[in-house]
Amino acid sequence: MGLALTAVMGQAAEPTIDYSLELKLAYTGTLYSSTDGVNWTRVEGASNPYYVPIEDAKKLFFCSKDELDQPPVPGDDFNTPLSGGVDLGMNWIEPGTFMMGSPEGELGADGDEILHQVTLTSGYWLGKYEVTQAQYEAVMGENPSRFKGADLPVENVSWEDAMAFCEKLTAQERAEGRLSEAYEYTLPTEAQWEYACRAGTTTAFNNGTNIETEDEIYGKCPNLDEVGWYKYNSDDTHPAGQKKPNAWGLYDMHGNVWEWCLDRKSSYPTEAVTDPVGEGTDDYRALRGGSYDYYRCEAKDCRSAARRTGSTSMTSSDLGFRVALVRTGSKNILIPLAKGVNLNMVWIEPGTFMMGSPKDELGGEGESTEIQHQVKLTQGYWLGKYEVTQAQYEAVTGTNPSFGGADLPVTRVSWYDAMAFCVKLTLIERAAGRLPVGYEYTLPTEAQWEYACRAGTTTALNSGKDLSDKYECPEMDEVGWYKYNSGYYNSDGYWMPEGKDHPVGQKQPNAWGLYDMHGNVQEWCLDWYRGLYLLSGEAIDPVGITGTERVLRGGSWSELAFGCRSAYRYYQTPSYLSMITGFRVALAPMK
Ligand SMILES: [Ca+2]
Ligand SMILES: [Ca+2]
Repeated sequence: MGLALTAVMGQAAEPTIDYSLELKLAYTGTLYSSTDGVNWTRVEGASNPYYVPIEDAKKLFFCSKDELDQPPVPGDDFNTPLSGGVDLGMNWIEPGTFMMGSPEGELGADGDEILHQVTLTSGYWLGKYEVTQAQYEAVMGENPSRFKGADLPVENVSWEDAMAFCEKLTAQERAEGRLSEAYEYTLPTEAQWEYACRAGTTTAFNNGTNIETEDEIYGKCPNLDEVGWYKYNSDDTHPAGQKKPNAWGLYDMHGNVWEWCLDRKSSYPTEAVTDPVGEGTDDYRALRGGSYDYYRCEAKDCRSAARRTGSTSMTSSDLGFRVALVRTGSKNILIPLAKGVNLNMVWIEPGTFMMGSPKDELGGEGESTEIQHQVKLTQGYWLGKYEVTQAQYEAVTGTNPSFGGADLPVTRVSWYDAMAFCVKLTLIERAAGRLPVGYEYTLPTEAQWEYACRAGTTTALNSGKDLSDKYECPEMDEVGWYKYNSGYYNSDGYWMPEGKDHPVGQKQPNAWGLYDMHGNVQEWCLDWYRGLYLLSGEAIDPVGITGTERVLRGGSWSELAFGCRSAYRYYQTPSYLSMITGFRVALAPMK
């Protein structure tokens, strides 16, 4: 802050003084201003330092371009500046579907490349180049490579070294304020690697060409020469980015150095899969792309579909890696809503379970509305870790119909309100480029709700316990807020007029990490309620498509223990709203 004093000396005997207060801004990069702290515009022709009249300074926010360089935006390529003037270029890869493996008749193909359809539901970034020695040294402070050169790919790095690099890079970028908690650097999965390598091609090489003759499989291959360093055009590694890039701007996916992948080289399925990760228990990880090496690598090993494997501690002068930037944490996702509020979504694998209650379940309706039957859910989906809170509801819709408390579940929402929330959230997330392809926010079906609630259990409660009493019991107290622990009764023995729901996430979660599936607020489901389940063999992806009431699940803070069981079903007209009713959002395959 600078105080600029301007003395104006008059001709008169008495001197006068005129002054103005100004804010002095000394900055690096480019100066931006904003009226709301969200939308920024460049201050054209700003001097440095820049003086702002104090009245303007009260109304405006200022920042420099450096500060605007916030966490990466899905859809945009970016360069992140490492130390010592070294950049790391990352290319955005759109989510999509491709054929992984080699088509029939591809010359040089191996038996472990069974062609199958893969869908990657989330976009990610992939390094434009193999990690160079300059980049590796900027992050790790050392360079283990055999062939030395700042722009050469780093080699002699094990899978463990590559993972340590990713971990340290993530920590450094977070410390620099360039990476939000929602993303992390890691290695690409084999599927992410091959999808990006192919960039839409279905041929052996990503320039749209193949190995053309039998001789080329183990000999000179002119088509490969255009895009990669391999045994017949090199004796050692070459600086990153000298050969032709693929259609998505990625270099050296073929040859130069082999690239470590995150996952194991497990057998491919024949059916279509979503977001596959090679599984197993061994200490080996997949290697992709082939290398310059004369003794270990032929043209066939540099194909888009070619697969190798190496132990996690193995090093060699032709093994390097390329980094990926992906969403944090397996498949569970953290959605940043407005105003610093996040939404936690838990991935639920597809599977089969027994829906309903056994006939002898205490407090159950196994003879009628809860008849036990097998249900198969063919597709995975995400479900909210918690009931939607008032803070979340307000961040998305701008309103809060409940009695106040940011971390309390939203209540007094009709089925229509809950669906409107889902639709709006879908639009916001799609615009932000964060919506997994083929998925949208919606309410869970009754089957999706009960499957997720049970998390593998077959008991009345998702803790693996049955009720010792229909009305009041310690088993219910462990997992949820219900009539006998919520503070339902006031001192006069009447129920509380403003409700006694509790902040979400205080009781014990189920095995899949979901909270408050029992009690607190009852949760709207997508389905129309039908008194009896449709029972003709195994039900596949069931949903109630006609009726006059919508399903409510899980019971509430005003319910008796039996009304909070996993199998318990309730219903109301869709316009019904009350202080015991809320919802939990699903991110499910579009119908
Ligand atoms: Ca390579
Ligand atoms: Ca609940």
